[in-house]
Amino acid sequence: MARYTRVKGSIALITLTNPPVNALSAAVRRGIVESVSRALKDEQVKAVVFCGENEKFCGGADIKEFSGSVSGPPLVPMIHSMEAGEKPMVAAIEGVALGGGLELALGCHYRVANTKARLGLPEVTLGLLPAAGGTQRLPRLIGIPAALELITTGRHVSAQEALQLGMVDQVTEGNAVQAAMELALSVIGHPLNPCRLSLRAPVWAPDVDGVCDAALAQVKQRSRGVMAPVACVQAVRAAAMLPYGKGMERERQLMDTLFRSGQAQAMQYAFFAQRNAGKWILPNRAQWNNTKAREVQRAGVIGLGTMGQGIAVSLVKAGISVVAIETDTKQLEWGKKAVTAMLQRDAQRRGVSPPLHLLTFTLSFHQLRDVDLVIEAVFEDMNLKKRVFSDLCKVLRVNALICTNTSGLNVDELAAVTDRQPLVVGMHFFAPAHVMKLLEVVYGSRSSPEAVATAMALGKRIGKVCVTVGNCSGFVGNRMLKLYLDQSVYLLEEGATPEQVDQALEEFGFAMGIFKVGDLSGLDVGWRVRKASGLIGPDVDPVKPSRWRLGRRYCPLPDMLCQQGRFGQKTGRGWYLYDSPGSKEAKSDPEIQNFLEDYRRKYGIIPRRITSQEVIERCAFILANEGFRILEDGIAAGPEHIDVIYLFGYGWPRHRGGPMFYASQVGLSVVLEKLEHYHRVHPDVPSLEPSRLLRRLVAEGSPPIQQWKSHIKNLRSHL
Ligand code: 3H9
Repeated sequence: MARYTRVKGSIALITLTNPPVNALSAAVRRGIVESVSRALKDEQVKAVVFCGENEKFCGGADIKEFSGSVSGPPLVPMIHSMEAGEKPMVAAIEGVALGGGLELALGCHYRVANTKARLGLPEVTLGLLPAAGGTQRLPRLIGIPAALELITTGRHVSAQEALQLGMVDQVTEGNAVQAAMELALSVIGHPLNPCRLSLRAPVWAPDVDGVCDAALAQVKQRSRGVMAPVACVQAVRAAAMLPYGKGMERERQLMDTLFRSGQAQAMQYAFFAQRNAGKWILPNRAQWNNTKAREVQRAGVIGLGTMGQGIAVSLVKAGISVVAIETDTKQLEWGKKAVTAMLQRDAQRRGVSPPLHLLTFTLSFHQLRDVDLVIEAVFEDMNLKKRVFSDLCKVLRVNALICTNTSGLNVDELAAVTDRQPLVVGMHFFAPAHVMKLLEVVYGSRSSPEAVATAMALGKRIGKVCVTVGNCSGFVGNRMLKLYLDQSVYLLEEGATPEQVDQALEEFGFAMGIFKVGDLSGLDVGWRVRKASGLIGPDVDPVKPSRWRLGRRYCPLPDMLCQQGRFGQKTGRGWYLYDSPGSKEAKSDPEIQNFLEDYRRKYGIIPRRITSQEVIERCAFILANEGFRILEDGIAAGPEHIDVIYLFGYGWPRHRGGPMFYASQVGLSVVLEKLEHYHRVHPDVPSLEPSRLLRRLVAEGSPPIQQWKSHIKNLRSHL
């Protein structure tokens, strides 16, 4: 776990050996403690170099250990004894030095980094702070403002930036271990005290208090109830104000509080959930590690609306040639302009030239004849998509994949019109597609594992967090969203205002409340879908539309808003009022208050006071309840997949883990009890009825979320 070798006669080389990222597990820490002690005792050894196996210095503390009881030597005294050691210690940083890994390097007397290395203290993203002296040593090395920025954001910096900031002493294009050994030999005998960061005063900054206050105000505003960034500022403030020992004490106290908080657990769960989502598995047992993806060099994008534009940009940025198709010259020109502008802006930001040579804009399907894969992003209309699919089959190579960017239409029905059902999958992007991280890869009943593997690999290549989902209306994300939207408008009927609902959701941690999101994405989108699905038709009374459709409660409020031309930001009016069409600042609209009051009067609804707690319970628990049904139906492979979809596609707050994790954290029996209550009060809303899986899990003692999968298997085998 830590290999000790003597090199160049007088150097002890200590190599961390815990692939894939050399995390500081108990065994690694034990290995380091023993190796350091051996090096300090060995009279032949004059200097020590630390490095990591496989050109990765260290990814930090072993996060897996956080959920169990901690054993092995603790990090803080280990790093302290390295720093106090009477022989120069040099960190040779290749790959990554993150979290505890960077703290280990800060305990060394010198640091050398390879140009490709990345350094950072990302603990804040796990709901923690750098608690192995990072909050005390880094400010002493690079100053309070820079340390505050790095520690509160968790941002990784390049070796070059680390050199500019003073985090490392040397950057090399060559082998960092060689360079570190040379440095070590050259400093033998030099005084070590100036290199012991714990002995230094923090780099002086004028008005430290003011800097910390400003940072605190900024993180409070940005973090919406997340504790870790606030604690990070408090710890750095301690570094500025207190002697090192007292600062370390403060760091430990703050870490203890964070460590016990549900937020840290949620964020660590999210870390592993994100990585597990890439390990897809299909019902036929084909999976990520037994299926080869095809290489994609040339792709087609059909339709250059908002989605198509974003998809084309994402592909080109990843170095994939794109043939982009539209139906008429005007649309094509408009799309071309938008895609080109986005690529130019991005290239300018990164100081590179835009890869415009990879793009072909055309009206002709024939240009698609040698692409490896096509992503269709035309209007959400089954007949139109079917026409496109059969036209594609006439020109594409027989083995080219056809992917649809539908947000919920039946992938099997689309595949059925093609000559290649195994090569058809859904690739459900989220708007704007070049920004949003989530990609739902939808497998139909005949999609081949190779097609799924190819879509997943392509998604990963273009920087998406990909999750495989089964084929059902709305897949995972939108199937759940629909019920969440329903609850939000029912709350309006019952007495709430859009502001109240949004405020409760934002206090919960959502970046934006659901009504603001609706205004942003356009209320006409859902209106069109409801019309297409038969919920709105000629038989609906235009004056007093029915609140009962297709056998259940229906809220016509969104339709009535659209009838007034209130489509959201784009028309300057939606659930909120905007200064002008397209402007973004949502203001309360007295007209909406009147509209809601009239509506309630018309239907004889007596408004009642609705608490934030009710808003959260009804919105969050309905999501989880549908999530359980999705698991029962086998549409998602596990609860963490659902959570990743909500974290990366729907703005669910990371410190709440995801709707399924949140349900487990609140307690499944509480969720069950609340759903039973709300279903009793609203029997006309069948989705509030607790799912079978939830009942089963509660009956079986509410097992932890990691064990739900085995209970789902049992549930299915009893069907
Ligand atoms: C800390 O240090 C606290 C201290 O301040 C104080 C304590 C007192 N532990 O991401 P990848 C696994 S907190 C355990 O796919 P990449 C990961 O789960 C820590 N496991 O690769 C995955 O496993 P699997 C602060 C870890 O190349 C595999 O490694 N450090 C850890 O895209 C590959 O990961 C961080 O927050 C870990 N620390 O990215 C850094 N790290 O193969 C967290 C990774 O079974 N790590 N794994 O799915 C990262 O940001 C990225 O993993 C990294 C590599 C950039 C290192």
